[in-house]
Amino acid sequence: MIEFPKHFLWGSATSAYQVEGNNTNSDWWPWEKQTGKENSGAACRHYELYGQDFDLAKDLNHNTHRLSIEWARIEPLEGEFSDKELKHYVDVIFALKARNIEPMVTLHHFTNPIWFSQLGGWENSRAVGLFSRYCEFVVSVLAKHVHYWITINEPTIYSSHAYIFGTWPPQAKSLLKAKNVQDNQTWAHIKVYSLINKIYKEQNLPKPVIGIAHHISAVYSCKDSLRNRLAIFLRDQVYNYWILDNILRHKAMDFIGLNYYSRMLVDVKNWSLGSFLWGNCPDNHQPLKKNSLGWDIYPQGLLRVLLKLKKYNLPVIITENGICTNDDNQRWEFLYDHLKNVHLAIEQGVDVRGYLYWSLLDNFEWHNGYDPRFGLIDVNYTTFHRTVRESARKFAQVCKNGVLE
Ligand code: IFM
Repeated sequence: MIEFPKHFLWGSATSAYQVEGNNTNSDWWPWEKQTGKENSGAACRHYELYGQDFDLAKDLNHNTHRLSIEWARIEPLEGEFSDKELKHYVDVIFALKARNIEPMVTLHHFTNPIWFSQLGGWENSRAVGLFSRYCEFVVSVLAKHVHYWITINEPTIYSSHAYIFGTWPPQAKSLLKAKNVQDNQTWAHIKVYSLINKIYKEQNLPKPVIGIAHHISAVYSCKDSLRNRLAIFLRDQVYNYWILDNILRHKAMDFIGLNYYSRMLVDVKNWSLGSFLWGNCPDNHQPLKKNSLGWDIYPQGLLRVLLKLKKYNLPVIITENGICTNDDNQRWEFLYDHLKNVHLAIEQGVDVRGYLYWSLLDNFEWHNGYDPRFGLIDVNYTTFHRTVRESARKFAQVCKNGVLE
């Protein structure tokens, strides 16, 4: 029997664009149409059905739920803020609180308003100011109801997919642009961190808890060599630790939000930058089980990452960890093995305060559309009927007692 600390945060996460539906003012909306990708359309209709989704989360004993606010709903045109849409999110947060579920609110989860993208998005030096202005509008109203904030979700994934690999809008392929975007998001976080604290002080509220949700892969090599060792070092720096070091130099983080899914397996065959920074070993000589997108399932990597985070001396919340699969037994196996590794990390002195599974619902998995099924809850995209999966019920037992049998 494995026992987790008392007051552990247990629950799941979603993001607005992936579940709400009809986010017509967001940059992904026209991009999906232009590129002929699967359209997000009505998504899970969570914008209307959030009450029933939170009833299910409550039944599943979740005490915390991570959600995001869609900037393009709040500020559909530059400088024009919607009280009506902000009120919608107030209602959403009240709906969680009414069910005794602690909200954890993300202010940016990959998507931008169309007008912001037309100004150059995160490449523009005005991005930091524009993002802060939106955050000020939102936080001033939500401060009374929210204790946990995440400014930006996965800045390194955003900059690499949108500005290096060219898989997300604006489909750039430039290391320089990616660096600029990541720097701007880092500054935006630092600025919004102070802004949120200032708002709480002005409103005489207890200090909030603020972080980013940072994607970290465990980096391994398939064989030991000088080039591979160098590649592991570089990837760890570039993707995993620079951004944390930078933010922490400014003392602008109260917890590390960790999004962990898989490992990178390095095997550098030449001296090109690409093979050092991305590219995985193509051979199948360390075959592992994979999720339906082909990512290696590697629970022990989570322990390794958590142990590496110990040096920052900050609480860690697993803000995402999950699997897309059509085999629900595999989902429970994934959950079980990852939770075991979280517990091992706690035993070894890592201050882990919570675990949020990605995701509550099946949802729109960006350029991969609706095929990947990450949800604890199955969504029928024709009828929008929800079906709770068996794995969700097993996880519910853990959420109830903090015990993994
Ligand atoms: O769906 C995404 C989420 O938006 C950010 N983290 C990873 C998830 C799975 O790819």
